[in-house]
Amino acid sequence: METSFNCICGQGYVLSSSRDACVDTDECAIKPEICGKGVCMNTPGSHRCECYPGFRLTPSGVCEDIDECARPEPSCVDGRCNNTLGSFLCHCDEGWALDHSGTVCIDRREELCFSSHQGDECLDPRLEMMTKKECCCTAGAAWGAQQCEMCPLQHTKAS
Ligand SMILES: [Ca+2]
Repeated sequence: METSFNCICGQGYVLSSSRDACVDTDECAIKPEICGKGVCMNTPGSHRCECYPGFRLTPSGVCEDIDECARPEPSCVDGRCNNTLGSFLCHCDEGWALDHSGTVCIDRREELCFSSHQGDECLDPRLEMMTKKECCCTAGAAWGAQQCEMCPLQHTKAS
């Protein structure tokens, strides 16, 4: 009497060559690009993607670039944020310098420091040129060249 049976394999499994067993499909070997920008790990019946730094897993299971510039908390303080594949760049305006973390632009512009102001008008310029921070953290009340900028009030954070 002939004994025969058919295996019906579930998702992630294929029929073995002897046709009597279901064996795991190695998705990573079949489709090496399956994860996109990540490392593929074969698992029984499925696979897992571990994304490279700067990439995240989408609901469809592919690694895609994180747009650091679209985050609610700024990735580039006082500068222009440019998203790149796997990272981002922070560009500072002329006279500003990027800090060591690469995420904050620091004002290095040296302008006149004023001891007082009346409304928007800067008065009593001091002799030395200095940065806004140096000016406002010492005796300055306002700072600037073409435009007079008021120093932040005491006990607030100077930018
Ligand atoms: Ca990015």
